[in-house]
Amino acid sequence: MTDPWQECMDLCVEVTKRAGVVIREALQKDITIMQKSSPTDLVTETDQRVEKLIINAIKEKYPTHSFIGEESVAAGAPSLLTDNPTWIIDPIDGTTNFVHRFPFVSVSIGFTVKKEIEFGIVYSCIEDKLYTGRRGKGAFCNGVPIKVSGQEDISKSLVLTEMGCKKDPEHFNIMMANVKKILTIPVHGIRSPGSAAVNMCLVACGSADAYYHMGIHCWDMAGGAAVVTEAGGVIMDISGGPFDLMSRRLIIASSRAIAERLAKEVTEFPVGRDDAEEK
Ligand code: LIP
Repeated sequence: MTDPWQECMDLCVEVTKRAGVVIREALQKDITIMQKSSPTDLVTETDQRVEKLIINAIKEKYPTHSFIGEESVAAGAPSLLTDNPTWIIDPIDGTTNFVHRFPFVSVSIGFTVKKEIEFGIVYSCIEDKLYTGRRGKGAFCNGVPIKVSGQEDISKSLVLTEMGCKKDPEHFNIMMANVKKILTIPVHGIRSPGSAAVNMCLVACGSADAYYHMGIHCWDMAGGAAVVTEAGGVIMDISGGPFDLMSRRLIIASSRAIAERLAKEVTEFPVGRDDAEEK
């Protein structure tokens, strides 16, 4: 049987690569930084330009499809996931990295049908690593199959997280207490590369064993979720329940044992939902 979404995936790979070229060129020039919701929530003209490039190219071929794009949502578009084929786009995942030319900057696109992720593409464009995951067909980096480490022992694991989202004292204290609890299990270490999508791909290819985060968005997770799942990773909600793309929280790991242990250690704080009216 032919794969009904393969053409979409092929287009996605082509458009993602084009977006990566634009981002790499922009890194050679002056970068104008703008603020969104706070002094640490940044956006650049390149984020906006790349999102338009991606959406326009896809819309031209698939005018009836839906889109959830980070910069479109920032400009007031809704972020509602429906059964319609939907492209979930982060034009630059790791905007702060981009601004500082810190080398983990990715384009992340996930594609859902009936709210299920069919495929995901993450292009870590400075490293020139293109990660792909197609439901039931495996995960690849630059065309080479990848898989998670398979590590089951959390005390031998390298864990990723980010210390971004909420900086008020209450949330900050929970975030730091979580880091302390995990470090003192002990684990081999904790790292924060600064791009959620890259973090997910690092777990997918076995360079790290787990990643947890509260406060990210569906556009940070959708592309990487397909890659890590197809690479044999476990993905779940921070509570240990089923993963929910609109929930703004996740745990991924090389094994169920590590994912469940992280769910047990991490204290939750409320982050809202991407599809809530009040964010
Ligand atoms: C960012 C993430 C980063 C996380 C930030 C933010 P952006 O995405 O990838 O890892 O810590 O909260 O969501 O805004 O650069 O696309």
